Amino acid sequence: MQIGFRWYGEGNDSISLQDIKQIPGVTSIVWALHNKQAGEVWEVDEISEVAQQLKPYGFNMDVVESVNVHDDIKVGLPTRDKYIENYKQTLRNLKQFGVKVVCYNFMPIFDWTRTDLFHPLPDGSTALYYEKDKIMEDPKEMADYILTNLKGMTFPGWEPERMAKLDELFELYRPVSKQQLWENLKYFLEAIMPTCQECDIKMAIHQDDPPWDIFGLPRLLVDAQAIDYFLKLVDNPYSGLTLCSGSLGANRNNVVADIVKKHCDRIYFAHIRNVKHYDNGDFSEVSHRDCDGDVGILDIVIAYHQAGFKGYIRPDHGRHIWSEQCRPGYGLYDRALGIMYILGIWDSLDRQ
Ligand code: DNO
Repeated sequence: MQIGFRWYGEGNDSISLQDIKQIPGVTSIVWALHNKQAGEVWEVDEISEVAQQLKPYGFNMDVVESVNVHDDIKVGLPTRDKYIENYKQTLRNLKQFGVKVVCYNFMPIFDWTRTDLFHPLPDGSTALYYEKDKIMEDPKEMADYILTNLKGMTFPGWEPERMAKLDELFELYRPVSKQQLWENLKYFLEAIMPTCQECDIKMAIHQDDPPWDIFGLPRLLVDAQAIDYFLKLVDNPYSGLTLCSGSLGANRNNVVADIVKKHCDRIYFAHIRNVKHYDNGDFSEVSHRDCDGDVGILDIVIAYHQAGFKGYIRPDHGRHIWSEQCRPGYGLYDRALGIMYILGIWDSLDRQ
C-alpha cells in the first residue's frame, strides 16, 4: 500500500508541498493539470513543470486524478475519435514521467454533486453535504451555487466554461440511455487499451457520486453489480477501479468491504472517505473514524490489508476543521488525520 495526497498544484491550492511532506507516510502526490479542458492533450513541458515542483520533496507522480473524458466520447458523437487520439497522446506523454495510474470518471455532465459545501456539523466543523430534495430542483441553480462557493478555484467537472453551456449539455445527453452510455464507455476503453498496455498505465474508473441518477441523467457505476458488469465489459487488467468508499457508501446498501474482497486485483487506487446517512436520504461527509459514519471504514481497510493491497490509497474528502480556509473537502488537517487513522489500522494489522 502506498499513501497519496491530492494536491491541486502550485498557486491553485492553499496547501503547500512542504505541508504535505510533514504528514507521515505520504509518498505520492495525486495531481492533475487543472487548467486543461477535457479532450486537450497534456503536453510534455506542462507535465514536466509539475515533475520539477515535486522533485525536491521526493514525491512521485505515479497517480493522476483526473484526465477527464470529453463529453463527445461519453455521448458517442463521431468527433469522439479525435478526442480519443488526444487521450492516447496524453497517456504517452504521462508515461515519460513514470505515471502508473490514471483515475477518471464517466459521469454525465456533473462530477461529484453536493448541495452544501460547508455544512455545519455538531462539532463546529463544516463538511460537504447532500440534501436529497434540493437535487429535484433546477441543475443550473446548483451549478451556480457550487461555482459561487468555489470562489474562482478550479474543480474538475465544474469548469465554468462547461457549466455555462448546461442547456446544450443536457440536450446532448438527452438521447443517451444508460445502455448507450455503457456502450460508449466500452468503445472508449477498447480504443485506448493498447496504448495503456504499451505505456503500462492502468485506467482506474471512479464511481458515480452520489451513486444514483440525478437530474434525469443516467449514472453507471453505482453498486457492486455495476462494478461486476464494468469489469467484464472490458476484461483487461489495464482497466480497473478507483474504489471510492464515500461515493459508493452514500447508498447504505453498498458494502464496500465486500467489493474490496472480490475485486482487489482490479483496484489500483483506493479513496477512503466516511459518510453519515440520515433517514430522509440526506448524507453528510464526516471524519475518517469508523464510528463517526456508516461506510465501514475499519472493515474496508482490513479488507485491503488482508488482500495484500499494493496499490495507492488516499484519504478522500475531509471536514474543514480548526478554522482552515481551503478547497471544499480538500483541507490539510482532516485529511492528515485520515491518513494517521488509516496508517494506525494498517500498522497494527502488520504487527499481527
Ligand atoms: C471528488 C473526487 C472526484 C474524482 C473524479 C475522478 O472529490 O473523488 O471528483 O476526482 O470523479 O475523475
